Amino acid sequence: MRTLTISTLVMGTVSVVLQPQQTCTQKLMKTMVGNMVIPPVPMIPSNIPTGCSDFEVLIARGGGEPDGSNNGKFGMYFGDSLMANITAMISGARGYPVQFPASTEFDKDGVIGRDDIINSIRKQSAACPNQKYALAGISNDAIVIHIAAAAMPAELAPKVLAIVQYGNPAMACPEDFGKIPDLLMARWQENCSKGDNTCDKTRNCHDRHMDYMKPLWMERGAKFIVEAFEGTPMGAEFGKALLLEPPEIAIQNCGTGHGMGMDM
Ligand SMILES: *[C@@H]1O[C@H](CO)[C@@H](O)[C@H](O)[C@H]1NC(C)=O
Ligand SMILES: CC(=O)N[C@H]1CO[C@H](CO)[C@@H](O)[C@@H]1O
Repeated sequence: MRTLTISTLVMGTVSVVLQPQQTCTQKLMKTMVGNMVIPPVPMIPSNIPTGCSDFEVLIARGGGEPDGSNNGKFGMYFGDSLMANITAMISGARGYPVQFPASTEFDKDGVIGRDDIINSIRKQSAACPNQKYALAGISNDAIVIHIAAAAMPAELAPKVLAIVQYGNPAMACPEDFGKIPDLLMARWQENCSKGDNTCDKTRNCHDRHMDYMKPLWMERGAKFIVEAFEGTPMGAEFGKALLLEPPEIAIQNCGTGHGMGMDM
């Protein structure tokens, strides 16, 4: 009886304390995944590239996104295709799978991923002074890239030539995130399919979140990264991405399901 009273009290306290502190992103994530628990994706240390390369794309996989069957290392829906599109256009580029759990614990995962990105670029920079980098994030784990860019040490930022984001919750909840250094903001591309509620807060059309796997979006991001690596960077792209609404992904086709198991 005594225990019961205490636990009720504790629960009461927790709900009073936690509710008002929910961030915009936490509320958004709740809408996206509900009560579903995404377990951590196992990281495979042998997928970490060794030695030097001219260019490296650090990819933060989407929540719960496993590696593709065809020797994939970066996420079967998104990262593997993005990397394949990049290497088809430029030689000397390789990918780095950001080492973080990609689970539903996105707050904790974000910090783990952010630190992994910065530590990895720092270490790689010391060993391979000429290596250049790009960052790419998808869905809730675009947050990993976002906060890594916000925390990028000034001596490393110039080596990050391009940042490409897809379905980034930081667009819907900018108040939760730190300022991106101007240098990196000028090298930034946001991809938000009109209606995708992870990034476009004017709509509620979660199926649009699956658009990024389509060639239109994938090639857009890959090209942005490749041009930057080749020394002919395109201008930063923000609002334009949000307006992109080609006929084949017309908003009327909006569904309510989460689609393809990539619930993020
Ligand atoms: C580029 O990405 C698309 C998916 O959007 C994929 O179908 C295509 O195979 C990729 N291209 C290459 C060269 O891998
Ligand atoms: C980093 C970032 O969030 N950049 C932009 C994303 O897109 C919106 C609108 O399209 C811009 O207002 C942000 O500056």
